[in-house]
Amino acid sequence: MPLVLKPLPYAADALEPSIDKTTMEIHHDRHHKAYVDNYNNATKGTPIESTPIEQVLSTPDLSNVPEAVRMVVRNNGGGHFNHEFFFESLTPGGSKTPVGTLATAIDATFGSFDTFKTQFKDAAIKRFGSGWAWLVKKDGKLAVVSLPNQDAPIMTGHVPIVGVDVWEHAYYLKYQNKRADYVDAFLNVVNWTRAEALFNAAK
Ligand code: MN3
Repeated sequence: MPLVLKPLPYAADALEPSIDKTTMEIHHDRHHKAYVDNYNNATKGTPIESTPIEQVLSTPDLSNVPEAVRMVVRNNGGGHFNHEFFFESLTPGGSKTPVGTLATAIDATFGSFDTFKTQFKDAAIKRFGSGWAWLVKKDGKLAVVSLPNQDAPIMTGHVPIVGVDVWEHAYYLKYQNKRADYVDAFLNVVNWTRAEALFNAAK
């Protein structure tokens, strides 16, 4: 299915000071748009033109994608999926800590929210080069994983709950090389209500 760039679900400056307006504008209006455009150009006229993106990405080894465009689809389809997830998972308001059943599951899995944050930050900081750190659910259990480039959790059967983009374009204008400070700021604006809903909806 041709991808559509959804508008940000809040004003570009709504996450200040955690994530600055210019970074949000460039990230959404240019980077995310490029993934959408590249994917649509690559899949036009191919057998997957009408296939929903989730189905394309969750097919093992992307074997449903013509080989000639497989890498473009992996990078830009994953890029679209991850970025739409990312922008939707942030909020200027809301709880600063996990809520409901997700809060209980985080405590049960990691020991405490603080221990989870340490593991999540560690995964984000140690991701060499570009990629993402994720809180995912797989086989009913929570886990922290890190994935390279724009690989999406659904490519390996993981349901994404929270994901932080650690490509330099996500933070460099404000945080320069201080990726850890950016991840702290990111955790300040996570929409934990949405995260809990995703956790409850996942098998
Ligand atoms: Mn990005």
